[in-house]
Amino acid sequence: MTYETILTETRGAVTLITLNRPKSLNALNSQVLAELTDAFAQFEADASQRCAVLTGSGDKAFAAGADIKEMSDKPPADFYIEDFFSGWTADIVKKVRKPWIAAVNGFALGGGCELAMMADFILAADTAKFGQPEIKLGVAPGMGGSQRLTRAVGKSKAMEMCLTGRMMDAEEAERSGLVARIVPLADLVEDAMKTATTIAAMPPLAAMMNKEMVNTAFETTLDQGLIAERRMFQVLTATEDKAEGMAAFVEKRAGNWKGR
Ligand code: CO8
Repeated sequence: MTYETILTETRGAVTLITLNRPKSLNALNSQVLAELTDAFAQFEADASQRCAVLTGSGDKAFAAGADIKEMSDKPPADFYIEDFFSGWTADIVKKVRKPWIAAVNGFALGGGCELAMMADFILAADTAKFGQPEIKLGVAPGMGGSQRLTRAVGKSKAMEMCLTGRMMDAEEAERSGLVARIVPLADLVEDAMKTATTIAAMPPLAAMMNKEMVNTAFETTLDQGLIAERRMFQVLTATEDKAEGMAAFVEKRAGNWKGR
């Protein structure tokens, strides 16, 4: 597939994907979804790639939301018939089992904030701004904002943001647990790539299962989550990388991972 709305490159074991509609502040339309779906599928299928970074082009926006111009003329029944927006969670979250990071370089509003929250974690530029302003358009979040933001920052703050449409700056986002870390804008992508390279150098099965374990915490009760965690831990003890990792520790050398 030839991409027109995103850019992709690989650096070692890390894939960098850049939303590339800067004139529209990287607004997310159907073409972006189709291309991102394809790029993430390639990343997932390529055994040489172990972690990905998603960012936005330009200094202004990660993504300023779903494309309002695309949605404004769409016949209402089509939203339901197409199950509009379902592809984001189905193709970008559920099918991607390898870790990926959102590097938020400016506005992450509406669908942009929701896309960032689909990542395994968010690194934010000091200029980043997060928000769910859909109410001002007469609608509401449609790609997970009301659910993932509430789980990330709690009911009170999520409710205030959804009801007023106000933006949260990077410091408040870090304080509230929405982002893992704040990085100066000029260093953001390099820092995210370095972090991704660290993850990519970890035993790959352990990386995937760590991701699955943490995500399980959002889907289940504590008891069921603890059982799932134990089972995944027990499965990992049967891997070649577990034997290698423990031998490497005892022999005071770096591990040589097989991903088996
Ligand atoms: N969609 C399409 N185009 C956009 C979007 C967007 N979400 N955001 C910005 N743009 C475009 C502008 O139209 C403008 O284009 P043009 O130059 O052709 O006029 C260009 O990007 C630059 O934007 P501005 O001139 O507005 O830049 P400012 O610096 O003045 O403002 C803001 C920046 C504050 C980010 C402003 O652009 C803004 O408020 N954008 C919209 C933010 C928003 O409301 N996002 C939520 C969208 S809705 C959504 O994501 C989910 C909807 C779920 C419900 C679906 C059911 C129907």
